[in-house]
Amino acid sequence: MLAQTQAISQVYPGNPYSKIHETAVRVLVEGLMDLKLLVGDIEEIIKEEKYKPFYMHRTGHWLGLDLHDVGVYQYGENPQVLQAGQVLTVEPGIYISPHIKPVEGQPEVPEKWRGIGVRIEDDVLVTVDNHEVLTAGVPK
Ligand SMILES: [Mn+2]
Repeated sequence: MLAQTQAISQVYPGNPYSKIHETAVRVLVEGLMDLKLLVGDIEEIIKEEKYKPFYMHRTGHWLGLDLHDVGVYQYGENPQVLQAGQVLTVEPGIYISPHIKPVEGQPEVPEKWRGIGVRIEDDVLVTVDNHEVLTAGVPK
């Protein structure tokens, strides 16, 4: 939940699109470190994507014309900058497969965590000065 609300807080005009995913990843990694499912230096875990066995997709996509809408996320090295009127999903998750294989140097996942998967999604409009969560009325 915190990863998702923190990621949504990055949705405002002028902010790079990539900040949404980066924010979600950082909160998820902090949580996985608290649970001792990831160990070591947080910056290294993020840079080397050692969280990927738990979180293997991006945090959202454009929305508007179709379910998974077309649109550019990145111009070469430069992320798309958010603009008023854009609509996107914010949907981080954590998945702990029964057969999860941690990356080298990371701990084995205890049995009690295996088989759990959670994803929380909202659809968010970039407004002139911030954002509006279009799905705010949907229970989660
Ligand atoms: Mn989606």
